[in-house]
Amino acid sequence: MLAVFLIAIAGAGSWWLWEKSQRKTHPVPAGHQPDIDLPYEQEFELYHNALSLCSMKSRVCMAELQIPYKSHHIDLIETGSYQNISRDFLKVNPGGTVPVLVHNGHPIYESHEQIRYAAAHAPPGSASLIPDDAKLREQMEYWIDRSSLTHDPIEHGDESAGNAVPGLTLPIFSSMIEKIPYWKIFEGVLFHFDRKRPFLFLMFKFRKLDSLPGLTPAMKILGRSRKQMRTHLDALEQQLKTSRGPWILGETFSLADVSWLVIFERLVQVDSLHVFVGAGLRPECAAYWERLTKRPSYPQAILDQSHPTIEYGTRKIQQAKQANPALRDALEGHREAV
Ligand SMILES: N[C@@H](CCC(=O)N[C@@H](CS)C(=O)NCC(=O)O)C(=O)O
Repeated sequence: MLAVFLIAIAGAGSWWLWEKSQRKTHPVPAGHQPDIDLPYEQEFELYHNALSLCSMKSRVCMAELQIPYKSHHIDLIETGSYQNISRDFLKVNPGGTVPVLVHNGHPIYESHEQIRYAAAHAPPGSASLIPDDAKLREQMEYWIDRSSLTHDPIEHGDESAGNAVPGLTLPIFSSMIEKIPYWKIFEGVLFHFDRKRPFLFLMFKFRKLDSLPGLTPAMKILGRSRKQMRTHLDALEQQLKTSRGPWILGETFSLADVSWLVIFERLVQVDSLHVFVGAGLRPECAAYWERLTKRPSYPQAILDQSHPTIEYGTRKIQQAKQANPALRDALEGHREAV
């Protein structure tokens, strides 16, 4: 009996080591990689995920430029499984993250690089999302950076709204993960390049949304991210006043607006838009968001590509806050300065 047990343990251990060796990850350089050749069928292909902020940004950009592309939806654990650390996907991006834009078989890593690349390689007749004027271009770069999600976001929320987003996303992580079986999260415990993440999801799965206020570290991150987001939105509010709109650079719709659209969309998904731009707060931002949702790229790249688990997650947060005012106060930071 003991021998059988030991053989089973040795077998499982060998399998884990073998599988781990097949799923090695490493950081990838940002931008276009002409030396990497991937199989492709269409000029442009996009590996993306419905929930991922950066994927939404690349999709909005492709929609604005009206560039057709072959879509590969890659699951993250929040939408169903760890497809992003599967052997197949690691061949596309050994970094294990989405989105990846592929042009004629060559990947472009990092969404802020993808939108710049797509805008520069759009077919003739596409809208120009990069202004000719050098000063405006400089401003556009600033607002792209101010909205980008970079490495280690939780520690760098002061730098950009994109980095403040993951902290604000905790409630929807917590509600979406209800739909995901334990064994699927366990794949991440075994193979994910950042073990903290699957352990966080396991904790959310045990604790559920209602008990989030009792998780002091999560609440601290949420509070800090809210504060950081307010600062970024105050800056945007000022910019929209200075530029006189309707867009960040004024008359010219640009990559800066593409990048900010998805920040607002994430606030909608986590049922927090009203916390930042409701009841007369930041009226320029509120009107700006309304204008963004009227562009054809919004339904095309966001609404039509939503995922049932995201919709469940948003609904769950709304219902839980309605049923439990103390939870609402805690998740929305009602006692904070706005
Ligand atoms: N800075 C990168 C961020 C890429 C990234 O972190 N993507 C997330 C989704 S937004 C991801 O794929 N995470 C994988 C995981 O959490 O397992 C970009 O802008 O493309």
